[in-house]
Amino acid sequence: MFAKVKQLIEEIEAASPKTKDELEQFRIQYLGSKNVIKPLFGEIKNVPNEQKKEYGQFVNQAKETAERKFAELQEALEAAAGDADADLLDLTRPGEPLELGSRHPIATTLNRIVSIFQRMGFTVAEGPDIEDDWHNFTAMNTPEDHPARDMQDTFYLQNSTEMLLRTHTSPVQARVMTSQQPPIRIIAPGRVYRNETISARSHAQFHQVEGLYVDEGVSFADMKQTLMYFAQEMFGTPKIRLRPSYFPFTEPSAEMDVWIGMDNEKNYRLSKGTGWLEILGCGMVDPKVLENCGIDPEKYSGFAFGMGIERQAMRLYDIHDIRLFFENDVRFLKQFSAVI
Ligand code: 2NL
Repeated sequence: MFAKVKQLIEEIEAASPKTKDELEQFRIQYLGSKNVIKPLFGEIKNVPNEQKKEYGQFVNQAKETAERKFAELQEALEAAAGDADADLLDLTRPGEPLELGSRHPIATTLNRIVSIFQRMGFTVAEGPDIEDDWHNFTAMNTPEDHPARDMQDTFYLQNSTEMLLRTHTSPVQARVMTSQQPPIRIIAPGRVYRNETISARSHAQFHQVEGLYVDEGVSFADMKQTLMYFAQEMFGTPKIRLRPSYFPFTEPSAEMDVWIGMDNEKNYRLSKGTGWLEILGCGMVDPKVLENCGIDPEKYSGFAFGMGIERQAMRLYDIHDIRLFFENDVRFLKQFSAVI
């Protein structure tokens, strides 16, 4: 009995069907409903009791061999057929036309802003979207009980009071300051998150560019000159004004407006009849922030600024609903072409 099974296994291993038909013959013979292995299972009644188990396993082995062999042969045959099909390919056929994409209006606006500061010697710094409380708030001199830390305003990771989605790109700058000494002249663009109700005017995710310049003797006048150059390049006018403001991380702090005038209806509306358009927040880096990040405030000073991208892109492209930026509807995106 055992010899018969052994012979069958050898036979299966040696089989070499060359065509689909021969393979089908193989399948019928060894795996079909009337295959030659089946009767061998029946023979178990003629095997002495103490050998029944071993015999059963041996016949099973024959069956498994047939299954494996069939899979191998089938694969080999299909691969060979694929090679044959290659002859049927017409390589002179024209390709499928590729649709040309367009740059996202947020990217275009961001690139414009970044490039202006790069020309002034700022380099781009990046960091993680998921931050810890220290880099996002504590280093930035935000008090423990500041409302921005509230669950209502900040997305914390599940079951965490420590890890959060960054609410501004300041933590990127905190990371640079803690890892290198001045001179530091960086620009930090990126996505930020706030726990806001989504509407046409506000979204839970948006983009920001922040800048930081720290060195010996950096003054408020340096900041004004830098931002004035930015206004000139971005809006075509150096006419700016700074209004006193407050941020936990700068002192003194200001908000910067640019003069867009009101000699056409659009600018009149945009500036709410004042001719001035609010662009960014800025200020001298609070000495406490420098100290938190391991920079000696007695020796160094700096300025920083931050601005939202969406609002500027909306103005630039006359887009009235912030949600359009995040839907990625090609009918929307296709309307913007850009080379930068
Ligand atoms: C705004 C105002 C601002 C900063 C961001 C900053 C960063 C460091 C130190 C100090 Cl590392 N300040 N960033 C400063 C002033 C204003 O953003 O309205 N952003 C949308």
